[in-house]
This record gives sequence, C-alpha cells and structure tokens, in this order.
Amino acid sequence: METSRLTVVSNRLAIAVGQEESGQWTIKPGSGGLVTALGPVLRDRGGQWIGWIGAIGQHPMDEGFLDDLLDHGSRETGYALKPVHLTAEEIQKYYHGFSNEILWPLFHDLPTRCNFDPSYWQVYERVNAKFAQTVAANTGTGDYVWVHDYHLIMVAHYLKTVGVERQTGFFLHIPFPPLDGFIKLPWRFQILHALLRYDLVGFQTMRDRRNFMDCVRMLMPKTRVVGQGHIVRCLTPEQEVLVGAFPISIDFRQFAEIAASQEVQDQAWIIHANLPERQLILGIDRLDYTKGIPLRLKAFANALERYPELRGKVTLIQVVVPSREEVPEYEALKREIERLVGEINGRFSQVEWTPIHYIYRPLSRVELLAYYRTCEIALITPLKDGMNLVAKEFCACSIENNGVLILSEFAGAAAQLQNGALLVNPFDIVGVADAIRRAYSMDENSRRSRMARMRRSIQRHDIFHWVNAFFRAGLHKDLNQFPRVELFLPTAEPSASCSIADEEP
Ligand code: ADQ
Repeated sequence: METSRLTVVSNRLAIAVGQEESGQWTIKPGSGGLVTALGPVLRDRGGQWIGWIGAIGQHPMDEGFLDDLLDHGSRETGYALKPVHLTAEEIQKYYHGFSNEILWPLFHDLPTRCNFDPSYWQVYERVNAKFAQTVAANTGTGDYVWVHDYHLIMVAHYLKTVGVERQTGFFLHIPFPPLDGFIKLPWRFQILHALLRYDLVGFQTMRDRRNFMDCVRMLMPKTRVVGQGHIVRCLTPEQEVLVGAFPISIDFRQFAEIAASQEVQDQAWIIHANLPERQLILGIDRLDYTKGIPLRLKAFANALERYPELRGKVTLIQVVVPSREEVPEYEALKREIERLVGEINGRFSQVEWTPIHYIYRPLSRVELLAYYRTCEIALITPLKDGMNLVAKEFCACSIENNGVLILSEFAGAAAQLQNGALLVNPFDIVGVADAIRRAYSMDENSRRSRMARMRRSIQRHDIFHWVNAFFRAGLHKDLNQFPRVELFLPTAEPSASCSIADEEP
C-alpha cells in the first residue's frame, strides 16, 4: 500500500538564500507568519516543502550548487526543500502584481489600493500552473498536498486540468473579504471556481468563512451548501468541497520555554535597565499598510496629550521588520512612520525620556522574545489581519502573567483573545489612546487573570492543534500518522562552501 506523505506548497520556501560580502552563500530560515507557524509542524514530522527560492535568479549560481545548498538546508530544517524557479517577469506580475497589488489589498478591505492591471492575471495563472507541475512531479497519488495562501489559489485547478489526482487542502492566511469587496475583483468567478477545486478549504476565522460562503451563494448559484457549524460541505457540479475555519496558532510551549531561558532573561533585564521606572509598550509589525502603524503612533501621541501623567512613565518600542521595500508605496509608508516618530519625539521628549524607541530591522529570536517578555503592554492594532501571531507570541512569552494586550478587533486573533485583551477599533485614535491609559493603570489582579485566560486558550489551541484540526477535517487523520522525514530527505554530506546562519524567527 502506498504511504501518504505530506507536501506543503507556498509561494516562498521556508528558507531565504543570500550572499555575504565575502561571496559565501548562506541560507537562513525565512521569517513571517507562515514559516513561524509551519516550521515547527514539519520539523516535528518531516515532509517536503515546495516553493519559490526568492530573488536568486538575479545572482549567477550553478544549478548543482543550488541543489547542494538546498540539501544542506533540508538537513538543517528537517524537511526536504523543492524549489520553483521564477523569471523576472513572473516575479513582477505574479508576485508583486497580482498577489500583492490586487489580492493583498482587496482581501484586507482596501480596494482603493488595488492596481487591477489586466496583464497580471495571465502570469498569475501561468505561475500557478508551474507550481502545479512541480507538485505533480514530486508527489504520488497517495500524498497529501497542502497549499498555502493567496499566491497559489489555482494550484488544485491546474492539477485537475492536466488530470493529476491528488488529495488537496488549501489554507488562506489572510482574511477573506465581504461580498461587496470581493465582487470588485475582475477575476472573481475564476478565483471562486479555483478555490472550489480543493478538497478542503480553510479560513482563519468564522467571519472569513461566512464571507466566502456569501460569495459562493451569490456568484456560484449551481453550488449547494450543506450542513452547519465548524465545517460545511459545498456541492459543486464537479465535486464536494469541505469548508471550515481553523484559527492558526503558535508553538506555545516552545515560546514559553525560550522566554524563560537565562539568555532571554538577561537580555530582557538589559532592556528594562536602560529604560527604568516606566512601563514599556511594544508594537511589532512587518512594514505594511495593513498593520496600522501611523494611526497607532497618532493614538500614542493622543494619549500623551490628553493624559499628561503618562509622560515619562511609558515608552513605546516600535519595531518594524523591513518588507517589500522596493515597492514605492512601502517606501512612502516607511518615511511616514519615521516622520511621525520624529514629530512625536520632538514634541514630547524630556531630558531623561524619549517617548518612542523606533527599531527598523529584523530581530534575532532572543531579542524578539526579550522584548515580548519584558514589555508590560503590547499594542497590536492592524486595520485588518488574518490572525496576527505577534499577539499570541506576546501572551506565550508573558510568563509572569503580567502583560496587557491591546488588540485590534479586526485581527483574526481577536475572536479567540477577546476575553483577555482590551479590544480596540484601530481607526479610533481616541479609543486606542484611552485603551493605552487603561492598560497603564490596570491593577495587578486584572492583568494576571486576563493574561492567564489568554495563555490557557493559546496553549490549548496551539499550532499542533491547528494542524491536526485541519488534517482531521481533510483526511480523518492526525499529523503523527504521516511518515517521518526519511522518505524525502537527501543523504549527501553538507557542502563545505555554504552555511546556515543563526536562526531568526
Ligand atoms: P504576517 O503578515 O507575516 O503573516 P504575523 O501573523 O503577525 O503576520 O506574523 C509575523 C511573524 O514575524 C511572527 O511570527 C513574528 O515572530 C515574526 N516577527 C515579527 N517581528 C519580527 C522581528 N522584528 N524580527 C523577526 N521576526 C519577527 C500572515 C498573515 C497573518 C497570519 C500569518 C499566519 O498576514 O494575518 O497571522 O500569516 O497565518
């Protein structure tokens, strides 16, 4: 009997290839929500990951050498890495274009930011077909193919088009928009039809699933919806599709354990020793207009303005992780953030107190966890977010149960954390400012009971719970029923000329 193996497919592989000044190639674990979530899952179980290698095409690299590099990466990460190569035009029109100039803003309820360039669509289709070919070439009929996110909605459609039968699941990491937003998409029928070619489609929240079902009911009249509750069945003229909500999570235990380590504790102590006698408020985001950073800075200024007792008593540490910097819109956002930070610091700073510490770079894992552990308040105010793992990571690292989470009601995480977090409307500057004041003066008992509730919930619904819920729905089996890593991993010795850099989240 053929063994069913697990193949994860995402736009990017779980590693980033780069070249140091010395000319040596390095591979680092990738960053971002998807890698943080799936890394521990595959590491625990093994499997293979198919994805784009990143902008490697611009550098001259021998194909054999790349294979060596990936073999090395496979042994370090614990799962096999299978690259998909993209041309410059494909990167431009499929990735920057259709994915990030159309689907990303539209699905985050920001249609005015969309660039509906018709030339993007064909390239999006072509690249999805390319991914489907790589999947077909690297899997067998018994394997489970798990496709991730908005870049790759058409993969199951193209597998079916060329007659390749695989069991497929799809998980959307970003929100699914309401009908009146989705309906603006010129390719709305093709996208809905393609989603209904998977065997199982998963969303982050019930709200996303409801939005999707509204679109199916309105735009696909031949599809019948059967059932209620956690998972429903869609009967299309071609097949049956299961549709469910599976809120993604984190490896809670690992975050909590590392947060308790001596290394993190030492670093946390240094942070607080340098910013004494005040409460630290933490904001951590990728550079992106959906994360609501400028409005958050304005809310912080509003709090300092209206509540003078906060001056000198709170410091906002705003960490921004560089992302999509080559896109003018993101460059403009960076400049706006820097202008606001300068303006607020210029206005409120005193000799021994600077209101905002601004950090624009990725953090090492130890640094990141030290900030989570030491900051008393997390201020997480995306305008819209699929889930937001930072909110969950902050809670997992708040091992003394004394952190306060201020969270946007438009983050997917709000559904799960509403019993402990202070929920805010990120567009309401005065409301967010009031929440900052409330968090600052919250008594110890309330802090502890709220944080304990959130930590319990995240611990119970951790990343392994998420992956098992998905597999049970799609396959009636658990992650540990997949075979171990040996089935996929190469056996060659690591090449001497490449190295794995220190792990970053
Ligand atoms: P992202 O938009 O990347 O993910 P998020 O869920 O917040 O957003 O994940 C960010 C990840 O980056 C976190 O795991 C965090 O640890 C890491 N990170 C943050 N700051 C960092 C720093 N300074 N240095 C290094 N690493 C840092 C997408 C969707 C989300 C969804 C996830 C998972 O947009 O809504 O929650 O996928 O499904």
